[in-house]
Amino acid sequence: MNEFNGLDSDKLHSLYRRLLLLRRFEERVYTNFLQGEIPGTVHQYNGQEAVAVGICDHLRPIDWITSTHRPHGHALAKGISARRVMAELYGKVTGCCNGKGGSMHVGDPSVGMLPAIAIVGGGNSVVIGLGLAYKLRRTDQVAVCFFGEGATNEGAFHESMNFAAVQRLPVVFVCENNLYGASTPYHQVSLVSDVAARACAYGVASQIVDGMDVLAVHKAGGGEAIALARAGRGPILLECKTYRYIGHSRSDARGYRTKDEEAEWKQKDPIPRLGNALIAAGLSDEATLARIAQSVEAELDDAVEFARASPDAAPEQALEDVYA
Ligand SMILES: Cc1ncc(C[n+]2csc(CCOP(=O)(O)OP(=O)(O)O)c2C)c(N)n1
Repeated sequence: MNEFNGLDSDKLHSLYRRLLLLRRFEERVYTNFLQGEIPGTVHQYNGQEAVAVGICDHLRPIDWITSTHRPHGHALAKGISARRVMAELYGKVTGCCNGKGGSMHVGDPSVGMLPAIAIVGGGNSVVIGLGLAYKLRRTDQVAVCFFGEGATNEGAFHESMNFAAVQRLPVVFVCENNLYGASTPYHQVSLVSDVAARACAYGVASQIVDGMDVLAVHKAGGGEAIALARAGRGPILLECKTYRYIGHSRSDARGYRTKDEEAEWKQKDPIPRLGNALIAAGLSDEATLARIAQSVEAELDDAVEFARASPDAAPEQALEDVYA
């Protein structure tokens, strides 16, 4: 059972289902975006699912997350329904931000997700406010900040790490290192090869995690980082090594990387990796996994139908819910 961190079959199947939901959600979005149904642009999460699923499984609705311009996976993993995320992408009133946020601002305070912040490094500053509030109120809440390795060259990353360290804030910094900030390889913009190493400059503990393995993320994130932060031991940085399978956004033809590199990362795909391990251990079988896949398709059929059938956000509502 060690290979599964002591998790039972129901939990493992639920992690598997969530990985698949995030992946298939993005595949639907891709198709429907190309067909002109979804306005604006989309930055997709395909390949990185194990990070959001592994971390968010440990969070309660009162533990908030901050997210980035690539937030669909975080939103689903944190518990916003596929219907409400899809409707938001479609710009509909039934979306999680009433259709006024769109792809780059999905969120829902009722499940503990601050509407996503598309400014690179933006969430790093804001998460400090959440952490400080939890500390001052003496709660056992934890705030989690998801960000890309590109954000680690922003001042916000450094200021927030330092402040969180000095104040011993209950914040878990989760860097999704997918190697590229848009078309820029990380190694061309930092001589420090691992983001995790940067934490020691601030006296913050850090760990490198296989971000293509949901069980590794689950263990490092929850068993260790989140539990320590909850116990008042201050911030921690997790660097999850991962890969986005598709372009940075919908207009990216990926000329800056090779097909071989992409194929190599796909060998580590988190979904068959968990599915095959469950089958090999006798905890699952092809028919069970196929049933899960079918239920995911049904959930997404419903989400797309719901989004299509919902009314557009009305221009006259643009100034509602605005705070100064
Ligand atoms: C402050 C700021 N600078 C530039 C941009 C434009 N931009 C959007 S995403 C992105 C790359 C971000 O890379 P990374 O942080 O590694 O996240 P990833 O896209 O890999 O998930 C850039 C430069 C921005 N949104 N905000």
